[in-house]
Amino acid sequence: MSERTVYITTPIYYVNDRPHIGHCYTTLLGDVTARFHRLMDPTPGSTFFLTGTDEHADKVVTSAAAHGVTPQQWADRNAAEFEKAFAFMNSSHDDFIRTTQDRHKSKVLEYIRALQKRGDIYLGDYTGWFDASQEEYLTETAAKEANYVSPVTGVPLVKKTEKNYFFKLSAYEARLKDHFAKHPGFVQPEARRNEVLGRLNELRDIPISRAITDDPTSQWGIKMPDDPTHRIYVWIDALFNYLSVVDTDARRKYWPASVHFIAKDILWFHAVIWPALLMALHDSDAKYGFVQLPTAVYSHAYWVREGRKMSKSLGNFVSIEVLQAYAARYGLDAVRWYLITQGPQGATDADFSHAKFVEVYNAELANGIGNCASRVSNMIEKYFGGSTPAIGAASTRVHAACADAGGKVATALKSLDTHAVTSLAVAIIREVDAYINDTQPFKLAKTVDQNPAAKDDLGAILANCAEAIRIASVLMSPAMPQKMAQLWQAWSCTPAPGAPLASLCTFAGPHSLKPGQKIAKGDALFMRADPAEAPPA
Ligand code: ME8
Repeated sequence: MSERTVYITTPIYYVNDRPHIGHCYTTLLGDVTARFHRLMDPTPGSTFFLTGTDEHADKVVTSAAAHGVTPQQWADRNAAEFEKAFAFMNSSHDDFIRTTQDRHKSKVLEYIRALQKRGDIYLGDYTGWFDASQEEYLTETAAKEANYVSPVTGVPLVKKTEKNYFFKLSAYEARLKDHFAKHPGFVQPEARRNEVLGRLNELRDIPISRAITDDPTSQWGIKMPDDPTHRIYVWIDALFNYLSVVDTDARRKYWPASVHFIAKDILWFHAVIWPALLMALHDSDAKYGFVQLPTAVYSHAYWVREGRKMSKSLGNFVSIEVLQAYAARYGLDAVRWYLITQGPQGATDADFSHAKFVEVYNAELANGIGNCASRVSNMIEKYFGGSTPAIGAASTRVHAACADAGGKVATALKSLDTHAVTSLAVAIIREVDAYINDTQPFKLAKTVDQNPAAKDDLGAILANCAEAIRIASVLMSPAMPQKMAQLWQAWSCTPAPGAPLASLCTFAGPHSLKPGQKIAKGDALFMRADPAEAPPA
């Protein structure tokens, strides 16, 4: 049994939208991180990865009516689109939560009851600026700053007053501040943490319900316990998904979440409201003693397209269809690689540009690991009949490039930095190329007839290269599981099930290529792309 479980989540996405690059990216970030953790600790069930859909938004009712179906039918149809999109992306989530499922709804009611019992929920009047496109109220200051239009979508805000149940957020300000002070890594990256800290003052209580009227829109959602005239505000319902999914006897061990991956748009809900709800729940009843705060909320920046913000009005989202067209031409793993290595981790937006895609594809994949693996396996086939030569004792530059790869991955994952791992893999491949250019094994091969001792040197060079490529392939495998499996099959080095990453990445270690082991050239992993060719979609 592993000592610690890892629990990774993504936002649950509004079912009203069609899946696009933003949704696919955050789920991919969760997927790649989960795959790294499963490699680090292969104990079955030690990592749990969750994604899903948020279905009680008002927009669902409006769109369902426009399509002549019920809200539930509309949610079913669109949730299926998200499931298909993430299956296409080869996401390895362990569960897919839909907030219309009974397992979730019953837990939300239980949590709300517990908060009521504790006295953290009361009935009051709320007046505010409502952003219908985001299903959220803005304070007077925030609304003014945004010129009374939605800061996210530009839709005009509407002033509304309603009777609402309120959550006593104000009561948690001091404890939240204290938590931020004691856990500097709670909100990442640093820029986002500072943004939250800058606003963490004079917190007001927040409405957590909406009145139910004759309007069918107002009837969609989870009803407040013991009050059929109110439903739970969609955001409160949604946040609880992270807990409801694992609040079972078999899964409670996964809580607290290791990381909630989100983007900057929904930072406040995750960094302030969610932890306050959890603190309140924790204190409400001894049975919620396990409800500690998540270890980290990682809020990445945005994808933009060809330098422009993506928006509905511009109609320029990189849709799932665009990603599928790229995958059809370059392979799904190339798309995964581009998104994960060039994506908006950190605080700076990332640009989805065709030219950049082709540049990265050629540099790191076709001319990178693809060409490097094919060069080395070619030479092993040609000079050694496809049988791995002995690695020798030489401490080569490629050996040095792989030093402590396992330790470096562990450190990178602690700071949620998958870029550091993919960059390490790219650096190892560059080092192999440089080493081949330095040592010129193809020239050395020509001297073997006159000088048989040179064959050992030649063998050692090629075995060092192959071993370094094997380690790079392990580091690339969470991002490109299918392509790396193809390479491992050709090289007969598929990692044994249960082999942990640290030993898989040890140079000449227990899982290294052994002398005599068959290495076949296999099919090219990546064909070179023509930069002049028009984008595929
Ligand atoms: O906010 N770049 O759902 P949502 C990168 N249901 N990521 C992007 C992006 C972009 N341009 N656009 C969207 C909701 N995303 C709520 C969440 S969670 C308890 C409830 C991704 O469908 C990113 O992860 O609007 C962002 O946070 C999320 O989609 C918002 O998805």
